[in-house]
Amino acid sequence: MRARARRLGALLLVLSTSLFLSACSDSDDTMTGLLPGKPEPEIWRFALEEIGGSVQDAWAQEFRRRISELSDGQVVVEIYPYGSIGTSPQLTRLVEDGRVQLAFASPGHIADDIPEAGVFLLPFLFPESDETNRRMLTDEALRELLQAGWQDAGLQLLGLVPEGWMIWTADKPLYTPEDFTGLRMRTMTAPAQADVFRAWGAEPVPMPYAEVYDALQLGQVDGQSNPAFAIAEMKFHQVQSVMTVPQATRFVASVVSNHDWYRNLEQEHRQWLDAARAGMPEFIDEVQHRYNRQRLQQIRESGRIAMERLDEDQRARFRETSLPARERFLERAGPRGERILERIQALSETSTDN
Ligand code: 6CS
Repeated sequence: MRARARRLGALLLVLSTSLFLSACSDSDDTMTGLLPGKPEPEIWRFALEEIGGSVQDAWAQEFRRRISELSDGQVVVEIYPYGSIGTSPQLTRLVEDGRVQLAFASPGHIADDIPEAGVFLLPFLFPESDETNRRMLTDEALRELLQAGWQDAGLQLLGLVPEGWMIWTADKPLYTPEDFTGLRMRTMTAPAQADVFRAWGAEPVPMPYAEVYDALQLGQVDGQSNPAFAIAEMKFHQVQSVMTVPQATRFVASVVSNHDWYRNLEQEHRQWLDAARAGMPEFIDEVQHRYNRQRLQQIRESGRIAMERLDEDQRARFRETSLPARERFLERAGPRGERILERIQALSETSTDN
């Protein structure tokens, strides 16, 4: 009797999750399969860590368009913006469990499970040239090194998505590491980003994205770090008074799927997926530049927040004092992390446009 009740409970959970997921999607393509004469399409659920109108949303919308075109409607991508399913770590769990096929997974959150991902949180490591950085994110050798870590977590790394330089916000300018002393700095949930701010003397406070606005407003944290487009769309500039632009770390997100799901995809479906993601780096780099430029302009025009830029000497001090975080990364990510660092450094050094 109890076993029957448990089975019924499990069935209801699966049904309610499916209904909940369908209700949250921003797509009405699910209706396509109900029209007479059309075979039911295969649905790929795609969960975002950002809201509609964001860089991740632009990537997902374009990917959906490409898949629809390539598969002639046989595969439908349903997009779930941030807030419709869960926090970043919860989205990754849904992909691991196979309930969601695709998701964004930012290193700031996923480095908790995949220490190698912490490399993207290290300041002053990636090239300053946009062109070199774009090449770096599509470098096949680097992708393979990273994939080993993603695979250990049951994930397939499908792409690395640049989202722009991170900007610090607080209620004062942050010119020196000393300015961070005792500052309660919100960080993403993996310890790797906390290592960096701790090295500068801050008190890191890990917290999901959705809670940051309230925490800043209520004074539970003093500052946070994100690209301009995210600061604008999450309205952080309304509850902070100074933005400091250090040009230290770029926000890079990963697009993931369940590893077994990807490997077991029908050959044609995998070809569509691979073809759809192939041209995305150029597409999204143009989008993120445009979004960051436009939103920064809007923030400025709002007149609600001042903006400071660090000069080369100030940046050099931050670089030097951040090096313990690089050591912590190597301790956490081991020999694989070391190879990843070496590859990044080699690619930066061979660049001619830096
Ligand atoms: O700060 C965060 O947690 C989030 N920031 C961005 C720009 N994207 C997703 C991530 O979760």
